[in-house]
Amino acid sequence: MTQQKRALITGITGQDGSYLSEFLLEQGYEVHGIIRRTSTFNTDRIDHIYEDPHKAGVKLLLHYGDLTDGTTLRRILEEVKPTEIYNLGAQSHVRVSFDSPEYTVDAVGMGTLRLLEAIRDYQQRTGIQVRFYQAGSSEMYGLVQAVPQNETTPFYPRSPYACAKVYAHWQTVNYRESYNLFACNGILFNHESPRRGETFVTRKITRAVARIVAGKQKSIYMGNLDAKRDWGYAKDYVKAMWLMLQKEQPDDYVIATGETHSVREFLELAFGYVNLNWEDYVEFDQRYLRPAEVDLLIGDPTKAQQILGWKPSVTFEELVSLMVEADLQALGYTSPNGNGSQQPPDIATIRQELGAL
Ligand code: NDP
Ligand code: GDR
Repeated sequence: MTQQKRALITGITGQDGSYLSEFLLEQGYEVHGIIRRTSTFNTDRIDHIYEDPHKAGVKLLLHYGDLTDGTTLRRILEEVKPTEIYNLGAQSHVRVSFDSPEYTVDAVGMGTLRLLEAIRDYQQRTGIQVRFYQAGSSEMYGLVQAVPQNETTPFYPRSPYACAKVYAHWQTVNYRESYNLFACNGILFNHESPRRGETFVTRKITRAVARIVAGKQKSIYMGNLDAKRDWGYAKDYVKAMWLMLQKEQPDDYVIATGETHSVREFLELAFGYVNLNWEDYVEFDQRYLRPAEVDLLIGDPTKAQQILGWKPSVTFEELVSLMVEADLQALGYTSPNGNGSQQPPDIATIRQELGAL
């Protein structure tokens, strides 16, 4: 009989955690997730796969915990006995990390160390090998040293968040080399989806487009439109995390599309999708600037393509379209002239109606 594969995910309620859970459940895994206690529900993104834990054979189970609480992490590890751990939990907003640096570094940097220490002890005591994935970020490259960025490009982090991710990256390498942990770093470039948090730039834009179309918002305040990012589709990226843990040897991989686009280009396409000119709606607010900016990210995914057989399946244009469309549909789109239906119309109809205004 084959052993039941059991995954433990920190950050299961986030964008990536939700897609990864779906993917692992499809692969036959039992999935355990760590969630934080909050005063309002924070499980929206996984509600559709959640099952009553009282039922027999449930495959998705949730545990209260926090990356700032090492004792609980250890207890959950002992209880779940996972074969794979995906460390996706983080205060992941770069701008917010300048406002809350201590907390960000505690959760992102020390949180990873707490988890690695718990795994080291567990592995040494039981002799069971646990495979570990660390959610590294292209933000670690920060100030441009070379482009495109690959696994050997030096890091130059430019925010408390990025500094903490660099720390977590090197601790992961160190635990691999010191204690023979099967630990991989994914260096993932920006990846987006309709489940992206509403304050990240892509989702902020696509949500605003839909709300403007629906007459719920008149304009959108933004920061630096010149920043360039390598944007991919989150669903593609979680598969890469899993592929890394299926290889014989642990290693570090860049996951990216190899293309870069500015925030301005994203605006053009997103507003253009509904036949609007972004310049009529976008206003500047310096609150959205960062004390230090990352100007240009473009990743080289050659290693992942060659060793993992991974490649992105969604183009930049498709990504923008699918995000705008999802936000329009979520609003049950009512046409701006007030005679639309509550049923989401197809996008051709939306374009036609807006074009006629
Ligand atoms: P999200 O911000 O959508 O999700 C973050 C998750 O971490 C949420 O489940 C959140 O819980 C949880 N979390 C926050 N603080 C803590 C804490 N102290 N202890 C435990 N859990 C915590 O991020 P993404 O899904 O977009 O990203 C997943 C990971 O990948 C993150 O580590 C991020 O830094 C990294 N990353 C993301 C990239 C991207 O483009 N999306 C690119 C590169 C790296 P709650 O729901 O309760 O807030
Ligand atoms: P980023 O994503 O910082 O790359 O981190 P974000 O979408 O927040 O910003 C991308 C770029 O857009 C510029 N920008 C704005 N950003 C936001 N959020 N809001 C605005 O109004 C705005 N106007 C312009 C930013 O200055 C920036 O240059 C994301 C996170 O998911 C991290 O956790 C992850 O590690 C990296 O991607 C890879």
